[in-house]
Amino acid sequence: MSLIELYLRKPNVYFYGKVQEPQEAEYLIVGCPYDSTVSRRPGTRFGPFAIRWASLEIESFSLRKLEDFEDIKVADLGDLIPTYSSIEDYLNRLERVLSEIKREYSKARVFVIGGEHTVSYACIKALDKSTGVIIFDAHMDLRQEYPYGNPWTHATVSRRICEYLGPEAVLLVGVRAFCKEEYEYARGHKINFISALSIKKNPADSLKNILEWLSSQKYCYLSIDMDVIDPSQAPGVSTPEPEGITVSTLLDLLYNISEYKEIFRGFDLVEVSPPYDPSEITSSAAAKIIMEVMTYFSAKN
Ligand SMILES: [Mn+2]
Repeated sequence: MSLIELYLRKPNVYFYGKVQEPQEAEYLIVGCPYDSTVSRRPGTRFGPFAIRWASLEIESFSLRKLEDFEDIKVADLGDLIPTYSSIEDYLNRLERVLSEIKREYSKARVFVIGGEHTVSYACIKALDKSTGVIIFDAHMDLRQEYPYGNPWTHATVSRRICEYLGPEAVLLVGVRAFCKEEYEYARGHKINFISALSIKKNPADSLKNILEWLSSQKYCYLSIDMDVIDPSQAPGVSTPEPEGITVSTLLDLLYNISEYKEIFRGFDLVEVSPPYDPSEITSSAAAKIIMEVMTYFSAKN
């Protein structure tokens, strides 16, 4: 039995109702219903289901791209069955399953739906090590440990990614929440970051800096933490943070970034916490963002 058969559980509803064969798909979806290290508002284990559910009622035509998501082949492989033993076991299982998917379906790119942000580490480890990572997030997630004694949590994930790939391989976008330790680590290691305030004050310069950084990358991975968006437009996240960017600003940036779509090797969207999203604002925005990203970054258009 393959790891895919062993550890992936078929979804109850499929993203946008898509049921293409994985051999023919351009994108493969894997859900990670996992939230064991969430410190403030747990519930992201229900994220993949809520986003798939919301997707069923969101239109598929992309206004920026003027293409229909209906024309893109997507196979939803289902959810990774969680281990609640330790986060290391879970990340290890995810990395092994994603590596098998990469071998089995080498033409497709995987879009992981979280779940807590820590899953991004395993997604990146399953890829080529020469991959750069662009992370949209309110938080720097650059702590050494959080809480004290825990190196593997949602608040340390970008630090672990920096240690694995090298700090020059990481670009943080939309950040506005960090402690002194994280700020000093970022400055000391020359980690590229663009704050939410910079984007608000000078969107053109911010985009220029992102595109310049992308032009120096061989490959890239895209991670979207939904808390990069202002809580007024995405309240249902584990750790909401005021002064975020809007959904439209995020989509504008992503659309422009897709100029480099050929170098992108994988994607994730994480941190939607449905128990804090009773009106489905956040899961609806997440479904739309995933649909738009798949349309912008499609090789077909
Ligand atoms: Mn975050």
